[in-house]
This record gives sequence, C-alpha cells and structure tokens, in this order.
Amino acid sequence: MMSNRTFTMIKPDATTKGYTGAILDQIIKAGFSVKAMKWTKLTVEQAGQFYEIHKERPFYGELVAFMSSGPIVAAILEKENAVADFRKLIGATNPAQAEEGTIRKNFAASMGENAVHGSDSDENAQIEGNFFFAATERF
Ligand code: FUP
Repeated sequence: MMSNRTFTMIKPDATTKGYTGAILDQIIKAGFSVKAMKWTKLTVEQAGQFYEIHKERPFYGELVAFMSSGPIVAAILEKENAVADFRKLIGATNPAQAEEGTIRKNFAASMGENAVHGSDSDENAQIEGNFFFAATERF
C-alpha cells in the first residue's frame, strides 16, 4: 500500500547557510503539508543511531560527524505518493547528478553535505518519523 507520509531533515550545511526558509518554501509549494516539525541538533550518539543502517559503509564516521555538527529541521510531510514524490523533489544523492530545479541542485554542496534527507520507503518514513516525534507532536 502506498503511504501518504514521508520524513525529511534539512541538514546542518543548509541550516547554517540560511537556506531553511527557502527549502521549506520549495517543499510546501510542491504540495507537501507539514504534519510535525522541529528545529533541533543531533548528538553524535543520535546521529549514529539514525544512520545505523550505514554503519559498515566507509563514509559512516564522516556522515555522523556532519549530521551532529549543527542544527537540523526534522519534519513529517504529507502528500499523495509522498515518499516517491519527495525523492523526486530533492534529486540525486550527489548534487552534481541532481536534476535542474531539485532541492539538492539548488542548495546542496556535495555528496556528503547534500542539504536534505528524504525517506527511501514507507517503512523507513515511519521509523524515522518515530525517531523524532511523539504522537502528541503530530497535527
Ligand atoms: P539518500 O537516500 O539520497 O540520502 O542517500 P543514501 O541513503 O545513499 O546516503 C545517506 C547519506 O549518506 C547521504 F545523504 C550522504 C551520505 N553519503 C556519503 O556521504 N557518501 C556516499 O558515498 C553516499 C552517501
């Protein structure tokens, strides 16, 4: 079954460069509505836990250090076909390969510092949303 929710983070490169407002604007104009949102900062431990799936990958240490280096915006977004449509809106992991007009093309610096996260499946959208938000924080 297709879900209508996905999870995103605006990553520390984008928040520290002042892109938060512009990125949220692009997300909302693309038809996503916000169901939960917070401005927060991950500890090294939390970032390590969030990206546990990549633990064995060579870039894991760098990824965890980067994701805990500055503030992030975490959010649950709703739209029909949310997971796939949001992946399309953000573009390829490597901004050099991201299509024109995508969020990563517009705002990302590199493969590591790529401005935004978007869940890759309905199952992960739910797991990732639950990592940040209690039921009482979703509206
Ligand atoms: P994506 O789903 O597009 O965010 O990409 P992945 O799940 O493949 O990777 C998760 C994060 O790991 C990326 F956002 C950036 C980082 N990464 C690297 O730093 N180097 C790589 O070679 C691949 C991913």
